[in-house]
Amino acid sequence: MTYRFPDEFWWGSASSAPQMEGASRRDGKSDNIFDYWFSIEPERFHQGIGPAQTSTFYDRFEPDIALLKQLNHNSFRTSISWSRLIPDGTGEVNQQAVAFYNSVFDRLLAEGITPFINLYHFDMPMCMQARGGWESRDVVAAYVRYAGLCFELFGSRIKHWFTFNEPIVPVECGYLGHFHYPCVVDFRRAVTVAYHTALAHAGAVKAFRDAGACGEIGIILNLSPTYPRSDTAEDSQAARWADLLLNKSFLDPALKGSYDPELVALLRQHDLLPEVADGDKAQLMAGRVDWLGINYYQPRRVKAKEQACSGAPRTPEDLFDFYEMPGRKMNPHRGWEIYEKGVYDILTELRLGYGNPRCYISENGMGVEGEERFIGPEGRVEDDYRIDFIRGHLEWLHRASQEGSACCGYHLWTFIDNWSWLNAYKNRYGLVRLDLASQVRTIKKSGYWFAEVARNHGFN
Ligand code: BGP
Repeated sequence: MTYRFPDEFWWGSASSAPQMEGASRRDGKSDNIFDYWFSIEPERFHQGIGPAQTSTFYDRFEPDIALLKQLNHNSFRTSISWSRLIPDGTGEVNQQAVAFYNSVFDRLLAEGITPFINLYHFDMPMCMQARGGWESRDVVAAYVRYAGLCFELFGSRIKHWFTFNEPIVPVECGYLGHFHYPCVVDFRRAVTVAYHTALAHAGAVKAFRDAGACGEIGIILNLSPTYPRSDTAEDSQAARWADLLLNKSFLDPALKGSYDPELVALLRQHDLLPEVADGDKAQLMAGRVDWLGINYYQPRRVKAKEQACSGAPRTPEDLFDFYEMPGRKMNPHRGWEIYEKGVYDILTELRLGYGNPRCYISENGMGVEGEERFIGPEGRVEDDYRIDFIRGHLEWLHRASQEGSACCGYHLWTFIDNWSWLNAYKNRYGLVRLDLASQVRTIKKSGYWFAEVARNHGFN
């Protein structure tokens, strides 16, 4: 069977400023929350490797963009670092940062690679976190100013923008899961953080349109379909709550400009609603996107709680449980499920339930622990497992497109193995292997394979 995609289909990969730039304390950049956190609790990070140890894109972007070209990318996503561009969060623009980003964008464009630019990838400037982070409305205003400056400074080069990457992650990991800084566990504060992030997103979209900027603006959401364990009313309700809290809480404002009434009722029932100010409703409505990025890694399997939670829920997981479905296909090199059809289910839901918005798969990928085990005699990683992974997802994407989905591209996570939050280099995702000590890059087997798929706009 031949899987052929349109000629204008976007092929590429994604990364982010905090995960690949390095130079985390150079040329005027201030700390983001991860830089700061590493400075006080390095033992939290896998092998004590912090955000300064990257593939040093800041210094090596020219050869790296040549590599992107060799991989036949027609597009590449990265982010701008707020703490590099405006070191004190609200004040002067750092001209060294402007020069750096302009050089990167010029280089990408010169190579025929369209830059997709995201404004925020978990990397709150520490000075803004100290002022309350997303719990503060002042930080929302500061973010909207930062976004407006980016449109002004880089709008002549960048036509494909995103406000946030996976905005639910800082909520889940930072305010519910004790996993990211500031390591708070508080459902009410988490809801406020999510609400303010949605307002910040909407404010940036409005600023983009008010400025008459040309191009398109969207948001990148990690959509994980929630499948109930059974079709009992209890399991179905549990899966519905998980979906509302973890997917729809950002999807609905982004596409419909408002929240699902069932989500509002659930939060009201538990006295979790955030403070709403005059004008918020209109702002959310103005934040509807032109297009959507979808990050998909694995689904969530959900079941009802054995015992319903009596008092107020402390976290969403007081309302439902995740469970390990027997027989599910697992990534043997990392404990995540592989369920390729999830891509099709997401795209079908968007087509049937949300008016088929223009979208693309902005992240999908396979993390592998101990990937050096797969280095073959030629010195490259023989990652057939990654080729199978990508192919499986592309087959389902193709099917969704045949049925009418408006999905217009596929980006793999990631380009070169990159630093990843607490896991550092534990799970490798790249099309290109990074030797951290020597900084040598070696294209993996999947990189050569993906380059051919991108060149041919498909595969057999
Ligand atoms: C996504 C993030 C990426 C990246 C990826 C892999 O959620 O957008 O930044 O980290 O997940 O996750 P991990 O590195 O934790 O395996």
